[in-house]
Amino acid sequence: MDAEKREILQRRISRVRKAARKSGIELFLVSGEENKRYLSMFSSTSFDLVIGQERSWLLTDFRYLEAASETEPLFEVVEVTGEYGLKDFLKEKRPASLGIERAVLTVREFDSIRKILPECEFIAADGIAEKIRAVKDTQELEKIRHAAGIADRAFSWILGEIRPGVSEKQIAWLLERKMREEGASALSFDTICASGVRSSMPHAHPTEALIQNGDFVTMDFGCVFEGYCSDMTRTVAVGSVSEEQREIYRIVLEAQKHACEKIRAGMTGREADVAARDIISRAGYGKYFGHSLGHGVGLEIHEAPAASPRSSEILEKNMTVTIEPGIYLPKKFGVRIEDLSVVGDTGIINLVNSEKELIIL
Ligand SMILES: [Mn+2]
Repeated sequence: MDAEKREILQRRISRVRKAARKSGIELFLVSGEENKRYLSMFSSTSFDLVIGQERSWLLTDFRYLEAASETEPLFEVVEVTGEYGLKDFLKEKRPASLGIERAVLTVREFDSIRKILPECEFIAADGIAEKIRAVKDTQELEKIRHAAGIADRAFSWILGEIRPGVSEKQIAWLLERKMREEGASALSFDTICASGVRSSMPHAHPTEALIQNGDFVTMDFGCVFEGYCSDMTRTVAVGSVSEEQREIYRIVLEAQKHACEKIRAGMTGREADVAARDIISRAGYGKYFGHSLGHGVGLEIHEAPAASPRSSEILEKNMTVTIEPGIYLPKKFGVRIEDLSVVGDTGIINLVNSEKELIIL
């Protein structure tokens, strides 16, 4: 592991230690896949991380020992065998308190740990790693920017493929293929492509429905690059648009742009949400914007912070947040426009560069 990576990991681990100390956690059993990856830069289908105040351990089996040794000396690598596993390790360490991630640790795993540590106090460690992960470092932002760039290129390419007679599924597949060709290792989630009346369903799965003249087509998609996700949405029209379609698009775009101008570090997630929601509500469509404005994006497609009407989280510099207002008119059509941004002290940096004025193909 090079010095730069080690320094990044050291910083992350010491932040976790500080938070664990505050919560009275002696050993922190990290269970969340993305949390484990974030704290060790190691990934395999089977390993455990245990973080203590002085020492930390990475437990894995023979298949991954060599790769895991990269994490030394930050982690002491412990070999798991048929006879020796996580429970034996914890039994040896006998912590007075163990931090657990309740959202991920299964009831079965918890039961078996509780049995071997009858004196141990179990402390909820939910959110410790997630909170640290919310603020991105330069390397992470570069990966997210790259993933967003791939999606941008796929969008400008797909515009040439959208025409009457092409199915939603076909569009979704072409977007996926293009992103993979451009270097994505995976999709960050199943691509959404909804045309015509189906665009009124915010998260419609693509069907065999064929695109027709007069349709809005909403595409919500993103990819993974070096472990980091991107997320964007555009709604385009095919052939022609009605006055109502044009008006709804105009309102969503105004709300989206306004939020892009307003969002900055120090705001709450609620204030960010309101920046867009006010414009949609004042236009009389508040009840047709039934989801929150946005969410953080990183190792996971949905992570902290939440930009929602109920979020008191403070947006901090170098957090990412999506800005994705929408209006959905049941049985008619829907519009959503989504950018992915990095929060700064005086405003955002938009990682999505695709056109967002109404495109009529
Ligand atoms: Mn999103």
